[in-house]
Amino acid sequence: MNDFSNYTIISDRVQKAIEAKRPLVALESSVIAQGLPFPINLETAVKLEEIALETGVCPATIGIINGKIKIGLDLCDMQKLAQEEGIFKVSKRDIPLVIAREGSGGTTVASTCFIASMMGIKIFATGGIGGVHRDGQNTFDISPDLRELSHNNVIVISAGPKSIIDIKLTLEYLETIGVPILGYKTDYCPHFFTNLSNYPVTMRVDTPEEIALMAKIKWNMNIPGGILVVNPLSNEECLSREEFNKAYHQALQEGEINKISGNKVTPFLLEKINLLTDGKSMKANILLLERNVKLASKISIACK
Ligand code: PSU
Ligand code: MN
Repeated sequence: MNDFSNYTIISDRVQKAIEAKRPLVALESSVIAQGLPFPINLETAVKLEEIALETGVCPATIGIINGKIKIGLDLCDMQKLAQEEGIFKVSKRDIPLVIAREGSGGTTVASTCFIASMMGIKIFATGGIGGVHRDGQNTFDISPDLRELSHNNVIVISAGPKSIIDIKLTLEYLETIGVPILGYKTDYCPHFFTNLSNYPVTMRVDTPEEIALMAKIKWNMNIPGGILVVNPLSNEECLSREEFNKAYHQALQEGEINKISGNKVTPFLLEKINLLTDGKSMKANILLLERNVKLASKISIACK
């Protein structure tokens, strides 16, 4: 027996949207709990939901609150994840552990993909995905985000792998596990706030309708798994590669000195890079999140 529903609370708004078959967009909460500092994290979480609503789509921010998976966090829940101590970073393997502890946590791309797909929510917007870290062929530091992308029937809208991730290795890995990368109005894969790489996407798409059609065909044919949509910022909105590299190498060194490992690596590097770029990386991060929610909302409408 599948007891998934025993561990979930669905907000009224999300419940009604599911029943009425209205378009929905899932949102993650690791960006609230680990990704951005207070109070910008809370303001951003609220803003992202507003963007979906303005576009005519029901937002469903997902997280774990006091031992329950919540689909559709309210302001109180968001405040908790944004501010309190002891908030977990919850990947898929952590879900039962945090529930058993009656803990609270922000869900990553991996766990949000899984939960959204269990709920039948097919569209999920995030900032950037995790992936194969640089030197990942030796360290085995490969985000579970990739595996969950290949296992769940969701369209994930992102600005590509996070800038700290090795984009070449990540794209190879995604090819191996069968995840198509659709470039929204781009032939090349963006690299989060450092923008376009030299690596081509699987296919360029120019409309939300085309993305919806590809997903429909894939799932109609019983080809399981997700689709990664990558949505770039413009060059002017991004951090230059030089500026990023300088900050990244310093952040890496500090990480090594402080022996940062496991799921602490991504939040540590992103926070350091933000400090070292005078907040520029965070500004771009917020902008790309907003753009991705807008595009995800259009895709969700096109899927109806
Ligand atoms: N933002 C951060 N830190 C994070 C994450 C977001 O500043 O850790 C989340 C991402 O949403 C992504 C995951 O899903 O963590 C990547 O981390 P890992 O490599 O540990 O899977
Ligand atoms: Mn990792």
